[in-house]
Amino acid sequence: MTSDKDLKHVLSLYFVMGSQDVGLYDPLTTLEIALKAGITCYQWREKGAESLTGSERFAFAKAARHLCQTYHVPFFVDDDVSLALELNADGVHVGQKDEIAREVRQKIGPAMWLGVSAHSVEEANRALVDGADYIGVGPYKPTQSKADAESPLGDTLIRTLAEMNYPLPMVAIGGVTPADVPTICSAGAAGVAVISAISKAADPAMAVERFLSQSNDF
Ligand code: TZP
Ligand code: MG
Repeated sequence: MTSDKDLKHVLSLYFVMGSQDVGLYDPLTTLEIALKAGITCYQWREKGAESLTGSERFAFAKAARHLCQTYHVPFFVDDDVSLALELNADGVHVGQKDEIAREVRQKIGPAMWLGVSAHSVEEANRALVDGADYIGVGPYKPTQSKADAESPLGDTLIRTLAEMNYPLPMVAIGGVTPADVPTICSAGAAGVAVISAISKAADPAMAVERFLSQSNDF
């Protein structure tokens, strides 16, 4: 199993995308552009009314997993624990409304990373007890990419958890742009998780470069 230091780096620029999130390019082209440009991990998140189903969904996940392997970038699966196991993903991410994190940890064992979304200190502590390796905190700002997103938190929860010496690395998600990176990192996050600022950018490679240039730690 890789160390916490490695996971912190992996979480620096966490690109999240499903086929429903793309802009100018098709999903796999968008992913490959982002991988080449330097994202540090990728989460396959196929979700919502316009997402793929059945064999197309599986084919996309498999191709995305393969692309990540080619670029030596960790591949995470949102929600779908059995697909994560089938594709031998590097990690799985679950929200508060998904499968209970403790049960997910039992299914995936110790070798696969587990991320959990948290919107409060209580949820963050529960994630820790349940065996999470990192937490996603958000939404940071309003977002168009998640229909049922909670109210924006800004950097308040990250700051609070950092002051409590919360031990797991944190990533901020929701409406994050390159300009937000310094505030988010100085609040105590290991990195940022981003959908549209990369996937819908006119130039996704330049968007990735802008994110990466915002922190010396990335
Ligand atoms: N969880 C909280 S906000 C969000 C998720 C999956 C969507 C983030 O997308 P964007 O486009 O970066 O705001
Ligand atoms: Mg989820």
